[in-house]
Amino acid sequence: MHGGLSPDLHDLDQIRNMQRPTDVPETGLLCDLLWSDPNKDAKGWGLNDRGVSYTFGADVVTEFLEKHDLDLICRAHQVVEDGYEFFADRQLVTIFSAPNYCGEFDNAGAMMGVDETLMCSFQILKPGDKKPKPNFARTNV
Ligand SMILES: [Mn+2]
Repeated sequence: MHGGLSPDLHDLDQIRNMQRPTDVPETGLLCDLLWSDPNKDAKGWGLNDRGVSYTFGADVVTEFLEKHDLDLICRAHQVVEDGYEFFADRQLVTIFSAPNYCGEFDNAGAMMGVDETLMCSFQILKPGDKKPKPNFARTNV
């Protein structure tokens, strides 16, 4: 998903059965799938500084993976320096594909591949040199 887990997510059929396309509500499962974030400094669910959705601790990830017999949560939504970053002892990975995000970060970008044995690998897009933004001279025509 883009953001992360949701306290309202109890069964993966809830995701399969979602009607798409749809508007994004301000609370609830779909909102959380899009906007929640992992938090390495807290356990359980917490309020999100973004002002929407929640944060969740490593304990939430462990419990979710065990309950649903999954190995890894893949999500995006946060700039990470190396383009990808593991959380909760490699039970969740953040993948961010845009290097030099918005021209304001020095981050690498990454893409994750999963082969037929479920081995995950990452292709890294290195950040470019930080250059000052071009300063175009104005010409009246
Ligand atoms: Mn996002």
